[in-house]
Amino acid sequence: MTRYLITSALPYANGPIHFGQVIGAYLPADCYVRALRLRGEEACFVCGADEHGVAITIGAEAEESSYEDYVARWRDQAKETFDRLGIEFDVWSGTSVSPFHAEMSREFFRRLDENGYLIRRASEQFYCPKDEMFLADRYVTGTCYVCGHDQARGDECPKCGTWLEALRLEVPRCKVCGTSPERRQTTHWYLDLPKLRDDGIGPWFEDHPWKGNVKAFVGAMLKDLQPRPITRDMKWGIPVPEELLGTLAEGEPDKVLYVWFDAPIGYVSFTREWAEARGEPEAWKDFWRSPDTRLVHFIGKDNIPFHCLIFPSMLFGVKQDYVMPWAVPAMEFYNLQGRKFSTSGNWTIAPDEHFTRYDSEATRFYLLSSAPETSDSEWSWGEFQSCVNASLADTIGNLVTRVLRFVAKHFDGQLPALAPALEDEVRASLLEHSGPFADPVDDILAFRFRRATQTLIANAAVGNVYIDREAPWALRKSDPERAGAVLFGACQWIAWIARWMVPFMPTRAQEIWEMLGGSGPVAAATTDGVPTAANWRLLPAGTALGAITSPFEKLEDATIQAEVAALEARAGN
Ligand code: B3M
Ligand code: ZN
Repeated sequence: MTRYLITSALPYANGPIHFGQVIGAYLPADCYVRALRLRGEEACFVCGADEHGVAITIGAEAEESSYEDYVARWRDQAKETFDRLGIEFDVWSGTSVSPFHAEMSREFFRRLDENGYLIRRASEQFYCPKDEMFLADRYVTGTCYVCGHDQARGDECPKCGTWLEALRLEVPRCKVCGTSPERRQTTHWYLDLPKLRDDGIGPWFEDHPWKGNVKAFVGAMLKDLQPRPITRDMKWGIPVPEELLGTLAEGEPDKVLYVWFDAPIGYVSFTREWAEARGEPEAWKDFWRSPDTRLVHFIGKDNIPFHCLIFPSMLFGVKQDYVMPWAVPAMEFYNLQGRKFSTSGNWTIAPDEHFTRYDSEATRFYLLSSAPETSDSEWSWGEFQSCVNASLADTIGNLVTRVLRFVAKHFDGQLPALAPALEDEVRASLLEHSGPFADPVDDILAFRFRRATQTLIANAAVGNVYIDREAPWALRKSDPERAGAVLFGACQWIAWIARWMVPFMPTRAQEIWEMLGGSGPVAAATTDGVPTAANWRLLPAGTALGAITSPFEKLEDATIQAEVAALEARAGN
């Protein structure tokens, strides 16, 4: 039986999660998992914080926190943001605290070494004599030799995006003290990507049906494949296996695994943690080492090389029958009002503050409707407003409140009966004459989240067409039986809308279901994706409605204008 293993990129535990990340890797994954479950598929959804590496140590040192406290704080804060958004992982952990993580990472390293895929090499690296340490990655800054940007880091230029060789930086400086570093010899292990390619994974890369933007990336990287260093001279991280260190020269400093080596193994070790917590310690292997698994990595585009090339090479190289990724629906970049999200530049939306003023379910829906699937896109406050007002409040909300309030008032708060003589007519009016409808889950499972939101709203519009044409309000006195039959039909349609809403707005979907008097989870109301003659009735006549509230509040122009003005002011524009 097919099983789905869904991962979201592990966020660095060094700052708040912004909406660009949310729509890049987390919300689409949550929506996808919920859609899979509506189809009755088995899925495990894995995430946790990425807690090693220089991005963490520099952040912690800057505020004089211990590494442990620093990552714990950001790990918890990220989780809070995900909770507020209704993003529900099956396991949420962290790479510095997960019980199996360090040992499994070392095991990967050992096996790659035994299988001949690691190269040990001594080379020169920058060393700061004042701080007495090697300057890994971002500990050295300087001028980019590709574009001339003077704040390039040892691993990457933030301006032109090139992966840099630290030793070639112009005017290098130690990030901590500003000193000009010297060069010293040190030993590191490299992942032999060219050998992995030649040993059989090359054709897999070339033939895999990657998404368009991913294919281009992978193709370009395959042309110029080099061994990649996977260890660092640092204290914070997972120590290189003891027995491999033994042969190093005296005086070599602490060696840890490179953060990008251990982080994706977190997907595996966290799945094991999940299995252990369920009391089935071996169940993680059913996912990771079974040919029936479909492994889906949700990531932003800057993580493509690691998920489409390096981590698959590691999975292949340990030779333990690990699955390879089945799909990597990488998102493009998501901006805010025409500019990149920037926490330090105050060009951002602070999630915790946002949710004190705005509905998290509506926020989910808007984010999915504007997802950067095939090209960069953005959060626009004006579009957020029109999405909430027109799509959610006017189309879904209006249908729900006008129908349910009318039933509450004039039909004793109970789902009216459908007279047998009117059955065929009501069904045909709803299913055949009010407009086409489709199952948004089809779009979601094709990773077309924007289109899925449109499908949902189009389905809700069908309900409005139906009720406008049948106008039960006008029939109530003259033909109460017919009015009741029409409302019976409208309530069934609302039940379907609630059911269709589940992957997008799970909490609101359940609330609407309960307003209708539905019991149990709305996701269990039916296993079908669209109503047919056989299954269009999800609730029986006589069902007592619950308390009715407006599902969506409209946003005023003044509110939105104030939001944009505040953003500009914070950023100092
Ligand atoms: N922490 C980079 C990022 O947050 C990195 C992802 C790791 S996924 C294994 O974008
Ligand atoms: Zn550059």
